[in-house]
Amino acid sequence: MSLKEFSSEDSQLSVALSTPFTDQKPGTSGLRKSTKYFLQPHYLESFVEAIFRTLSGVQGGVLVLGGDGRFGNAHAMNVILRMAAAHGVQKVITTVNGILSTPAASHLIRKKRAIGGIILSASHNSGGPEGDFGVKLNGSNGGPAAESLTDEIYSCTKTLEKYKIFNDAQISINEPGRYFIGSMSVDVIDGIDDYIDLMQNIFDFDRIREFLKNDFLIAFDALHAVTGPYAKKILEDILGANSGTVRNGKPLEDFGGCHPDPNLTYAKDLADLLLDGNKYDFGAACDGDGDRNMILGRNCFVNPSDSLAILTANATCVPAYSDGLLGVARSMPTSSAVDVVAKELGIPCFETPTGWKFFGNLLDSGQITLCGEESFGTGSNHVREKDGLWAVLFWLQILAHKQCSVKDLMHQHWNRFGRHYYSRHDYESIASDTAHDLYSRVESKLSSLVGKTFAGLNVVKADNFLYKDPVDNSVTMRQGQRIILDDGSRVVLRLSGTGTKGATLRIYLENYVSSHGNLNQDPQVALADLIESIDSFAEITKRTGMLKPTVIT
Ligand code: VG1
Ligand code: CO
Repeated sequence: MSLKEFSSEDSQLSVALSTPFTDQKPGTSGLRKSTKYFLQPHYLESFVEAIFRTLSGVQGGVLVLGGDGRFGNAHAMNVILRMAAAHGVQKVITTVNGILSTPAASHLIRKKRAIGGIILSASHNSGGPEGDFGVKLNGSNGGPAAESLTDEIYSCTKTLEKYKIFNDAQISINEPGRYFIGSMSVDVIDGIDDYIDLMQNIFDFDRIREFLKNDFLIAFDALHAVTGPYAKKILEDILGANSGTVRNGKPLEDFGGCHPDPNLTYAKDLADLLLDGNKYDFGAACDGDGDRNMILGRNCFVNPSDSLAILTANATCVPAYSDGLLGVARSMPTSSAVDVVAKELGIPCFETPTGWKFFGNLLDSGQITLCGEESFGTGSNHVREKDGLWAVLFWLQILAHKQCSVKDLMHQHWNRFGRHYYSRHDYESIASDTAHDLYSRVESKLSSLVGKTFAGLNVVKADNFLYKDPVDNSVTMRQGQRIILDDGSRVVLRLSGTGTKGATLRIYLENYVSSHGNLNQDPQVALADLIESIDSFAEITKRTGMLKPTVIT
């Protein structure tokens, strides 16, 4: 263990800002901007100062710090450590080189009883000097800070005049040990072991290992991002999967120039391997910060909304959930596949706005065990974030229990519960004005739609989703426009809160077919009427000039 100390009485600086920044409002998940934008002088410092002024317990508290290893992480770690010391934090817990996945950070915050954590990531956005950077604050429950807190941070930045930082302390965190900046200690731990212990307490690793031995070949793509080291240890070293199972397993500052976004577009190599090839039985990928997951079987893609429903229906295969689930929750745009399962299980099912922070109260108050989003996010009460590798292990545990293929499991599920055909169409990088005009125009036309025909069906509801949190009664408005038809089909429209270039319009499409109907259609065909109708109603092609979406999931 190395021990280094930096201290001198006058090493604290107070740096004045000539003008405060007015655009530090966190979006769906933290503050995200292009790396270049983030690198402008004092920009990071301003946001971090506001965090330290707003978060409770900073003086004398313990803080968790880490990130997905993208370009800018090392610099930001150094700045945040020096600012933490200047703000009287007692101890910062971080990992070697600061590599820490979002779910692992959530776990560490809880385990170490920290006041919270700062996670440096722009998640699935690209990285590097030309990519994006982000800072996310998590609270003492391990989950993303609630909107009330991020609003307070935002308003603090708007009038900020100065920030405090410890001068000149350059500490290197490339090996475990305890270091000091003034009287603040910096504990550099491995970090991966804590996460693996947690997984071993949830799943039956022996059973998965036995299952994989039967020539069940798996491929995991870490997309050059944070899950590589975790996945290598878990899948290859502990569960005995072939070496090379984990692809692109070394975290790179620019993710090898790719988008670390596990979907059919950005994880195309893996998708091709599973969908076109016959070698592998199971494929999975995680995003930049390790909280998302994509699951594939041989010639079969698992829609994330279906994934949540399948995990719910089969939760008792997993030791940690063998007594059943307290309840489940999904974000509003996520398909209702899980609702049908919850109904059959006789457990509550909640509908929340997009973003993991809205699950926090339900998890903390013991009303739900599992939750998920259509955007490749699933998680449980083991942490307060979505958890990519946890979902991979959950799937493997179910398959090991049922001794079946991914495709069989999907078909068994649809035969029992019916199928929710579902797709998300993303139109990325639209000029901001165009996107906002389009969105406001739809908004103004929504109420007149009720009772009219849309895609050949009757509109029973058309509104902008409003959420009242059942725990603290807080109200969050305008969380997505929805058009609901009399057979339960839906179209939802949202503007992304994580994009950094122009605006991204997301169109979510859903159509239910009961177990007696045609369960084997291509979702794009099953949803064709809805796709066409929303394009003409919202004038998407006409206004954006885009003939098709950038990403189809
Ligand atoms: C997107 C997803 C949302 C997810 C959020 C953060 O937000 O749609 O479901 O919670 O990203 O995920 P938006 O506002 O762009 O639709 V992550 O893995 O980027 O932290
Ligand atoms: Co993420």
